[in-house]
Amino acid sequence: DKLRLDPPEFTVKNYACQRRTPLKHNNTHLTHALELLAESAAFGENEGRSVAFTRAASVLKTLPRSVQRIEELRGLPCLGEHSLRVIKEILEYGASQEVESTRQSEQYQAMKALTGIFGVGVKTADRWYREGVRRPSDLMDSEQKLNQAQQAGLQHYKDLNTCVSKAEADAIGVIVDQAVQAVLPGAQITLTGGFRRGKESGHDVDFLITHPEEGKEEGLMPKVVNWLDTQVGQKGQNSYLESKDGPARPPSNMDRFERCFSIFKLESQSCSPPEREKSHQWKAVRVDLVVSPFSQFAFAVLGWTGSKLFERDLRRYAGQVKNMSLNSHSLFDSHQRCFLRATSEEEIFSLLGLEYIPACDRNA
Ligand code: DGT
Ligand code: MG
Repeated sequence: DKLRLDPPEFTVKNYACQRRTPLKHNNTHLTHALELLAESAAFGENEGRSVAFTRAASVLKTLPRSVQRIEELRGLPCLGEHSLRVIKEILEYGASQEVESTRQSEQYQAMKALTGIFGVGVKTADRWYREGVRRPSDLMDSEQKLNQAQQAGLQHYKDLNTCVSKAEADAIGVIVDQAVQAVLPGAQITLTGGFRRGKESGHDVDFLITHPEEGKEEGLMPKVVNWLDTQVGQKGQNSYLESKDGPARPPSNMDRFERCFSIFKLESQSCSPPEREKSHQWKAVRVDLVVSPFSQFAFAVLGWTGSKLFERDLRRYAGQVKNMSLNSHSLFDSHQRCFLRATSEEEIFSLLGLEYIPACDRNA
């Protein structure tokens, strides 16, 4: 029939790393709905389903205008039957029943609140949920055993669930740079994660640290952490760190960098009003520090800039299309059986045969 012969409305490449995904796009009403279903699937530990909804949302983020009719989506990749059904319902009725009932459900709300505690993953939250825990406050006077990270997470629940602004990220950057310069002059810090992609707020602040002389970065993390831990701040606070989980921890198999997850004590930018308690003169902010050798720096910047889906698709593309293996340290060519060197992100894209996508367009 005629409809099928019409050219597709949009063309979108298959892998997120092959397309530009800006921060601001035209289909937020649809992507928020699909991302809620992705989140809910992740709460149910159904990763395949979660990634499928995330991919569908990501495709809509790349479209140059807002979708009006379901037919316009013909021929687009990553839009499964379930996602299309949800999109169609929203286009026709303004909302999806499945999305709204999920949003209202006790399980979704409890899992969202409990996984919002720093140090609490889906498995722990789910176990607590089945034992009757619904809110973080339920944990205060319960028998549940909390590890150190979770205790800090619970204690600073409100702060850690308040967005970090770019200005706050920059203020923390100044102090981290001070720490790094104090223990290793000439070392360089780079803001990665969402802020590097142009986000104006985020859930944490991510920094990558390196030194142009290979080897100088060895053993740097404990020194930086120690400086932050013992420094006396301007307002007399005796540490910049409330909690840390880093150097002592064995590196994960996903990456072998020295890494520190911390809760940073950010001194209030303005004078605190008198009704504020002394203890609230600082805001708890999640800060991730990563140290990389200079020779791996380009791979580390690329790997820590995100978004998570962009990273996932970069690795998938490298493996499936190029028979290469990419991580935050290196690129291995399985056909030639050798590592490929690179000193910039541009070079890595080029080695992968990909058009360069700047960080601001990696918001997949
Ligand atoms: P946010 O913080 O919610 O505004 O968003 P992002 O994109 O900054 O996300 P975040 O902070 O969780 O992670 C930053 C990027 O770092 C993320 O896009 C992918 C990467 N990443 C996260 N965890 C790991 C890890 O364990 N290993 C490696 N290599 N990369 C990771
Ligand atoms: Mg981040």
